[in-house]
Amino acid sequence: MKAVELQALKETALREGRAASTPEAIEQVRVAYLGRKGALQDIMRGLKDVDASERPAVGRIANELKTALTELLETRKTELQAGASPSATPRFDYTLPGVWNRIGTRHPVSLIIEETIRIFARMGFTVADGPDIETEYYNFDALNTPAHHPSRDTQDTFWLETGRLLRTQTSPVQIRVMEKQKPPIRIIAPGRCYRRDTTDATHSANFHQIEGLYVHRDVSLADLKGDIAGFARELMGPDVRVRFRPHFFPFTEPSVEYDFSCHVCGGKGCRVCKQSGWIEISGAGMVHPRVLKTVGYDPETVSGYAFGMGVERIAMIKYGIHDIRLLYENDVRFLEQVSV
Ligand code: 2U9
Repeated sequence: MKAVELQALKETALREGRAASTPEAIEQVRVAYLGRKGALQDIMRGLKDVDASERPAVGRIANELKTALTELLETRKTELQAGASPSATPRFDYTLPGVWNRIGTRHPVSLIIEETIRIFARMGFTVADGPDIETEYYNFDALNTPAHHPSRDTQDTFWLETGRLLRTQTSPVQIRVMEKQKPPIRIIAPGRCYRRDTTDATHSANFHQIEGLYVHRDVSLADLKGDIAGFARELMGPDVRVRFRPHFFPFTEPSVEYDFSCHVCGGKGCRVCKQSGWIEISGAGMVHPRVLKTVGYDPETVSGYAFGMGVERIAMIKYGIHDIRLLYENDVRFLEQVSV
């Protein structure tokens, strides 16, 4: 080994020694350079083969390496021990501010679904569910929707290559339940629905519905009106009034739409209800006899009511949310304001 090479090795050894920060690392450096099979022993053994003119310098640097590294490693050991002693441990600072662990909140859509399930459960309803991917039969045919009804159009419905579709409402769930069970039926079906809508402040291609179905002997429109009014009072408070207006749906006859009195102005008229005093909520009606027949029920002996509501719409009304997109952006600053 030449003197310059040994000088470089010495510097490397000292650098490694200075960097060693654990007892194990210090021992590793010691073994590598000063140990029986270490670098220094190799150098000493090879000293006789070193060019005679270089030999004194090599010998001197080798000695320097041994002394300097031994001293350095001893110092590092003492420093490390001092660092680990209790007096060197940083003291606990009890003046530091606490760390706020964010706790998640219930999503407004979940709040409305859970609240609705709770209210209808007290009227004897149970929850039913079914697939998001449906057949044309369950989504349209069984619900008395005419073959050329615009809602079947590819402009309105997400059709899959298999000929199936993403359900546009949760009504297929009720058809499936009625196929399997005999009346009395009292179910609500909450779930995701899909429509080919362009997203804006009040529309989303992906939204949630809750539909309800009650089939028994002698179910009447009066039962529907009473139960919807009861639901309204539970959801919005005891002072809310409900009004029903005639409407048309293929799956119900007669059909109605219903409004709640405006919860902001109490019905006097304000910006939220566009001065009308009423807020349009949803639709409902008596299950069409053809739908009852399709599932094998006898419309002469049983009748039923059904209703459907958009969960996002109810959440927006109850919590004063002006844009449906806020419900899907997952901005915690928004979610924390609505949900407790
Ligand atoms: C069966 C028979 C009838 C469900 C009903 C409505 C009226 C209704 C809309 C509310 C807002 C859809 O999300 S929305 O756009 N729905 O107005 N839905 S009656 O009728 C049924 C369901 C199942 C077997």
